[in-house]
Amino acid sequence: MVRVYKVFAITSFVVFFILYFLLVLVPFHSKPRLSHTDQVCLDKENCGISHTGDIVLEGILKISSDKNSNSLNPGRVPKLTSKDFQFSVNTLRVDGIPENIEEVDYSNLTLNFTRLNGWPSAFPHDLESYRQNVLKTTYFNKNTQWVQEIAPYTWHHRGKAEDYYINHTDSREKAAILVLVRNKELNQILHSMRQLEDRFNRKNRYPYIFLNDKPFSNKFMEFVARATDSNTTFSIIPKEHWSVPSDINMKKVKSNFKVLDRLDIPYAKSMSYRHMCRFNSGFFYKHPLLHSLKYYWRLEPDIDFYCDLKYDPFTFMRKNGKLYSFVVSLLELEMTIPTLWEHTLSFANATNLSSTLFSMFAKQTKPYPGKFKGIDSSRYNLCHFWSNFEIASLDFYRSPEYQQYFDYLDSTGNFFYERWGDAPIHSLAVGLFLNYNQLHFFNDIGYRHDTFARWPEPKVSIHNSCVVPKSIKENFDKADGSCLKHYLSYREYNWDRSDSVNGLLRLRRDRW
Ligand SMILES: Nc1nc2c(ncn2[C@@H]2O[C@H](COP(=O)(O)OP(=O)(O)OP(=O)(O)O)[C@@H](O)[C@H]2O)c(=O)[nH]1
Ligand SMILES: *[C@@H]1O[C@H](CO)[C@@H](O)[C@H](O)[C@H]1NC(C)=O
Ligand SMILES: *[C@@H]1O[C@H](CO)[C@@H](O)[C@H](O)[C@H]1NC(C)=O
Ligand SMILES: *[C@@H]1O[C@H](CO)[C@@H](O)[C@H](O)[C@H]1NC(C)=O
Ligand SMILES: *[C@@H]1O[C@H](CO)[C@@H](O)[C@H](O)[C@H]1NC(C)=O
Ligand SMILES: *[C@@H]1O[C@H](CO)[C@@H](O)[C@H](O)[C@H]1NC(C)=O
Ligand SMILES: *[C@@H]1O[C@H](CO)[C@@H](O)[C@H](O)[C@H]1NC(C)=O
Repeated sequence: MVRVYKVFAITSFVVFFILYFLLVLVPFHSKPRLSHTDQVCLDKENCGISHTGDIVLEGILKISSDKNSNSLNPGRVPKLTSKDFQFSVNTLRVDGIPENIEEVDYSNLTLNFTRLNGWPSAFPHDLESYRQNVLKTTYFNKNTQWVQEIAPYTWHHRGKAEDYYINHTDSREKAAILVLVRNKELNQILHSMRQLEDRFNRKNRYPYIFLNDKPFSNKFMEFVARATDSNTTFSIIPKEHWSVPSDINMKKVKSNFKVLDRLDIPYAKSMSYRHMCRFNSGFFYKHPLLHSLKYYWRLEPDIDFYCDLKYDPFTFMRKNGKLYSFVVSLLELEMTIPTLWEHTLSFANATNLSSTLFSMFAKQTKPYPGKFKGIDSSRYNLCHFWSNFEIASLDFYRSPEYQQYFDYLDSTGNFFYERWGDAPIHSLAVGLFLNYNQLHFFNDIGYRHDTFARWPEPKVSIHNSCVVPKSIKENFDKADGSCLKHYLSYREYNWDRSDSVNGLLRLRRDRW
């Protein structure tokens, strides 16, 4: 018995030591300083830190008091070194994140966060009951209700770059950098902001808007506001825009989760991912903070920009009548959208739609650049613009056509029953409602999200100051999975109702 214990104790010790060495010592000894391209993981889901049972390796950001003070040079991400990070083996919990809305305590904010001009600014102590009351009250105007609902959780930080405009004309467009993000993605979003500030926004000073389905933590807001000289505004999403509609059959939703899970589809069983996709499809442009804006630039955590952008892309969009733009175009996972094409054709038929761009998304039966006889209107070619980067017009989404398309799609319940992404929906809407000239490919933006990276060749260029890390081997533009060639060689075809009807009939016939 004693021997068994001994062996067990020694084995456990050795295993523990090896794990400790691999997970804790190695990363920090080989990377003593964090540069802006390094990433520190605070997020057990998204950084692939392995965990067993409910034990995860959790990073706790410990910022020494001098780094956390107001004297910190604003507009700079605090220079963090490995000493600022203390890692410990802990149970599943991420530091500083309010689990419930009731836990929010704003009394410890150190930066000068303010309420927004013209918004409610005094609230009862119990924010959650205040919110519930607002939700129960009938308002004549939805926007008023949303403002009342989210105001207690909305904070604004005036960036010091605004001083410049006191004595200079402000030629900025009505535009903002729009970020949907979670508290636990603090490091990843600081990474993205550092890149965007360096490559573009340090000169252009566009404000940031941060949205979340839960209130932002003090820590999140403090760090993020210090990472830019621009204005930053933090808010939550109105409940109505992040909820399961009452006619959704949750039993069916759950049983479909299992089907996708068996097929190994990412986020097969994630409800929050579905909320996110639905929000990005049909609600973000209704958020009260975007009310007076014309354009947005969508920014996601953990992306890279490789090149300087030496002009204002919002001005470019306005002057050239562009309404939607992209940098990466790729193929969607078919199993996440089994009926999206059919529903889109039904919509196109029902609204007697004609379009010169929609055939870009139909399956090709002959390769480009051939004659356009070769489209199969019954099938989606799965090409879409990757929506984690987008610069686009908000009025495009606010148009009655787009709203009607979204409402129709939403009425099918397939944001939940299937796993429709916002990217194919934005793209198909572009195809339905825009023409080729209103769409733009930002070739001069070098960009990475996940493992997909693309840039204007060469990898290092003086012309627009590109630097692509040596470790990135493949320019995705040239990969088989990229739809860029397809976009560049597109030939207009006048899609009309007969194409929608033929597509539908063939699709239904093929199914039997
Ligand atoms: N506030 C909040 N943001 C979310 C939630 N889920 C996703 N997001 C944000 O939505 C964006 C995309 O979510 P991810 O989970 O990173 O999805 P992804 O793996 O990039 O998805 P693909 O682009 O499809 O590969 C990121 O900006 C996330 O921060 C959520 O539940 N709450
Ligand atoms: C805020 O500060 C007070 C007093 O300094 C402290 O007791 C409290 O725990 C702090 N709250 C949070 C959420 O950090
Ligand atoms: C905080 O900001 C508001 C609005 O920008 C300003 O009026 C106020 O003077 C600031 N307070 C401090 C202490 O800086
Ligand atoms: C920045 O915020 C201030 C208020 O703090 C506001 O007056 C100004 O218009 C904002 N600038 C932009 C570009 O949103
Ligand atoms: C703006 O100009 C006025 C008058 O010339 C000057 O007094 C003030 O200091 C200037 N403000 C800034 C922020 O430069
Ligand atoms: C197309 O729409 C018309 C009118 O709404 C409808 O009668 C017809 O059945 C639709 N065609 C198909 C193939 O669904
Ligand atoms: C459908 O649209 C076409 C072209 O826009 C038009 O000529 C036709 O009359 C419309 N048909 C119906 C039934 O509205």
